[in-house]
Amino acid sequence: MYTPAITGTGVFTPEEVITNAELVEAFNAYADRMNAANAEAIDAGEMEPMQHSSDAFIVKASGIERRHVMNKSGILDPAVMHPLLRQRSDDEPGIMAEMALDAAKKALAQAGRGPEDIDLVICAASNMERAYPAVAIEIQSLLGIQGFAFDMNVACSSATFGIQAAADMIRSGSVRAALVVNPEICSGHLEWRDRDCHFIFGDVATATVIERIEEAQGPHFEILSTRCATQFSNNIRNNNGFLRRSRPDGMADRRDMQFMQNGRKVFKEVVPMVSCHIADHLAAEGLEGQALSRMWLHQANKTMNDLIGKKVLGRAPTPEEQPNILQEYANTSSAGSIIAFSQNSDDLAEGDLALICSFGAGYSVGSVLLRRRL
Ligand code: CO8
Repeated sequence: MYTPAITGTGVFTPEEVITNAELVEAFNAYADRMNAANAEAIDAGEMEPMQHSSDAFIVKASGIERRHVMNKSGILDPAVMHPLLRQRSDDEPGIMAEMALDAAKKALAQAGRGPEDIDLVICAASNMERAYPAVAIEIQSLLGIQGFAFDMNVACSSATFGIQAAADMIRSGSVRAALVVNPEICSGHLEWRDRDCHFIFGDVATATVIERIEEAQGPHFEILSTRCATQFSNNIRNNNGFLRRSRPDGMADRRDMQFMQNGRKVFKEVVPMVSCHIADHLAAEGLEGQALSRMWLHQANKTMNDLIGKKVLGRAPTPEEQPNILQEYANTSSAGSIIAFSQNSDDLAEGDLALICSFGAGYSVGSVLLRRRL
């Protein structure tokens, strides 16, 4: 048996940024257009008018201030309200592969590794831009990596479930080193015309190099253990899929073809589920919350993270103990906890214990317990 370690991470951040103010202005213009178009039905009481969104509500309810996206102009055009992405031929690298490649190169550089050192690529993300061939195999090919690659999707927990899969293979000896990439184009299936959720997501890609600890070239994080759990829920759901053509309304632009959630229920059910999951994981290692120097949680909602942190530590965590990045990136699905980890981990001291934890649709929860090694 080998001991796995995280030796490098990388983040690809799209250049285009949408502030809450810009987003709300576009949404409100769209709502005004819709209300004008439906004035008769609204006046007759047959239809509710669309209400305006507000920057103050978004910050208060979520903690999000801005988001990075792959295309801003389409999202902010009240006549479009979704990203407009250049259509690529099958012979060009796909957009997910391109985003992942940037993050992967940064992660490999930090680990002091080249493509020849990697045996496995996992593309773990909430959405794949096509059914097959696997995006992971395309990334493998573009990087010139031998071995094998596959895609996996556990929504917001994709990264931690991917890390567990890679760590287990390293433990058993079936691979020497793995690259887990999380290209998340959340803007592609967010419903930007829905006031309840139009502010939630952003785009990003993250990458993590995991290898045998004795092969580490520099400071790294020993993976002490991982824990994954799932529990079926319809409270976060997307019905898009390859059977859409078989439905009576065919390719219609139906609301459930995009991200749907019952946010209040998610909040109420997921906070205790995650707090218990972390406590159980730590207890299995003979630890309590106070033993952790840092927690990098999934980045969906600031209040949610504050509550989970308080439950785990037994007191309110400081921003250093539990860094949030959602004010800058919004919810980037599986990539969120990895951005927080990548941008807020260098300062930890030898022997410090810390935990990555993701949670989201499924429901799914994944935690990775780490020890800092210098
Ligand atoms: N502006 C102004 N007012 C608003 C707005 C708005 N934009 N939206 C709602 N309101 C109003 C409502 O109408 C309501 O008014 P009233 O009280 O008069 O009825 C009031 O504000 C309160 O509304 P809510 O109860 O909906 O607001 P909450 O305080 O619950 O906040 C949140 C909403 C922010 C959505 C919150 O519930 C939340 O964050 N919940 C957790 C969500 C979560 O973590 N989801 C995880 C999903 S992500 C995941 O797992 C990955 C899925 C796959 C990736 C998909 C990529 C796209």
